[in-house]
Amino acid sequence: MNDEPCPIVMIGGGGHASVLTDILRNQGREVLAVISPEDISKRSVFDGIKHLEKNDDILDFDKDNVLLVNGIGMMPRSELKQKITEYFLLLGYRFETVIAESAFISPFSIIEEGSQILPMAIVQTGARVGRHSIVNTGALVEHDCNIGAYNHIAPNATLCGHVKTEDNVYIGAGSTVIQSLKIGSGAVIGAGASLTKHLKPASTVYPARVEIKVEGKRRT
Ligand code: JB3
Repeated sequence: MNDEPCPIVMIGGGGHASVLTDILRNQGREVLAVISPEDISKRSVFDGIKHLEKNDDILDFDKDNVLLVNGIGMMPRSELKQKITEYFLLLGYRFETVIAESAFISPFSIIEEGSQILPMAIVQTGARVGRHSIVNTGALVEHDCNIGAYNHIAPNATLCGHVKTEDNVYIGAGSTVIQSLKIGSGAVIGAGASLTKHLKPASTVYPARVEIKVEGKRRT
């Protein structure tokens, strides 16, 4: 029985994919190929890794002998990541869950398949991160949070205890969600915002803007 971890095929070759590839190479994982329609040669993290351009190139790999990592990031209301994930799932491929060495994951938390926990992120006891979600660099998911599928908790965002999100929620960089709030599917919290009330599905919260009045001129 070969206990070598399955080699990886990376989907996407941009910023998010390069961060994930860095994590995987640092963990000694073999990345067999990057599948991306765009050129990847400018990113040295991909040096030595085969570049394929079409999603169907995945068929060169036996679905029982590789794991995929979806390196396409998640921007507010973009369905690309989910569409591409489901395309490969339908072909019978499975996704690896990626957890950076420097992330703190409570042994009493649940990280579902395909999720990605990036460096210095924290997932506390009793929390659940739903499938194919990203907890980005330095983000904090406090105790008993329940995060849906295809969420993006952007860098340095803070979710206090017992926060519940539905699917496809985007929580912007440096934002804060206070304890026990519920966030509906497709909602977006802008970078730096502080959420103090439940958020309905598909709604957006922007950070309060500070207006600075300089004699005669207004700057925001
Ligand atoms: O905010 C942070 C820390 N990271 C952001 C991340 C979460 O999302 C980052 O700043 C970007 O905003 C975004 O990262 P991403 O997705 O890497 O963005 P970009 O650098 O534009 O790379 C998108 C990659 O997806 C490119 O390599 C595209 O070629 C690839 N791509 C787009 N459509 C695709 C497809 N690749 C495949 N295989 N199939 C597609 O259909």
